[in-house]
Amino acid sequence: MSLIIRRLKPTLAYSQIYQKTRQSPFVPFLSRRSDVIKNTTLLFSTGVRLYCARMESKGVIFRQLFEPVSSTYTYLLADTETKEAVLIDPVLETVDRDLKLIDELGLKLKLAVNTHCHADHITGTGLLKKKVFGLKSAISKHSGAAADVMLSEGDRVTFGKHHLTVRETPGHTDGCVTYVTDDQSMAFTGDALLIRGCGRTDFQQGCAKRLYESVHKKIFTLPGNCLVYPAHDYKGQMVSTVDEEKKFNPRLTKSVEEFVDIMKNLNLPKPAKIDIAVPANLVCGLHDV
Ligand SMILES: N[C@@H](CCC(=O)N[C@@H](CS)C(=O)NCC(=O)O)C(=O)O
Ligand SMILES: [Fe+2]
Repeated sequence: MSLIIRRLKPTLAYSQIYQKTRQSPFVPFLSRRSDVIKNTTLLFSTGVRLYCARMESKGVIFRQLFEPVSSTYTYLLADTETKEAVLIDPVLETVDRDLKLIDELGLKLKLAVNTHCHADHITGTGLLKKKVFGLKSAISKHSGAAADVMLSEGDRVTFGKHHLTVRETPGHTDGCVTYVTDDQSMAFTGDALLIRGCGRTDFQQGCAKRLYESVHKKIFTLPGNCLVYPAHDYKGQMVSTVDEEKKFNPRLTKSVEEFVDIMKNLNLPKPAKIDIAVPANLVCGLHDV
């Protein structure tokens, strides 16, 4: 049975990261975004560290980690026996936090994989490669980004005796993929499917019709109780299921025509970091860093 733990712990590391972030080249961006600062400050001042742990009975270690400035989830999966680990969607600013946890759990990080070429934050993959000897990066071959391993439909990302299967789910970007655990109990959907939402389709080759098809054909065909872990959540939601999203997702329960119309009229401001994040992520996060 899965076990969800909400763990509260004072985190010195987080406040150090926050201090660093405030002193980073992103300060002008951050100071323009007082809402993000306010929310971030609240998170740090309460010292909340959230993570879920489940599946250890099936021989898999699992942690959900959160980066509050871009509201990005990073996922750590590892084999309990061999200790081989994979990180999904690491963020540049939280690389040291992730490595500390990996070290504390006695794991060997083999792979850092991205669900797509992110537009809102710089991936931690390049920095991780510098810090962890032998670490390989992976991303979809359709992403246009550099990595050691280029993934396509059906490929397997292995860690010990476990693996994730790649399902191509383009639409938010050309190179979006969903990673599904071998027992189909968890899907890491990137920005294709968010909890009660989905990734925007107005930049990076976005296409609403394509996204609708991807979600319906590649994610909604998974078992109903398959847990959905997205790349972001802006409201504090941590996990959903395929059944829940099939029933309650306010966009993807609509017809394709209605969906396209909704996506055309979102009128979202462009991500604040897009002009630095995309060029950096095309080269594994190392551009000008
Ligand atoms: N306010 C955020 C923008 C976040 C954003 O646009 N996120 C993309 C994913 S990279 C998205 O698809 N968001 C969907 C939404 O906000 O509904 C920022 O400046 O970074
Ligand atoms: Fe994205």
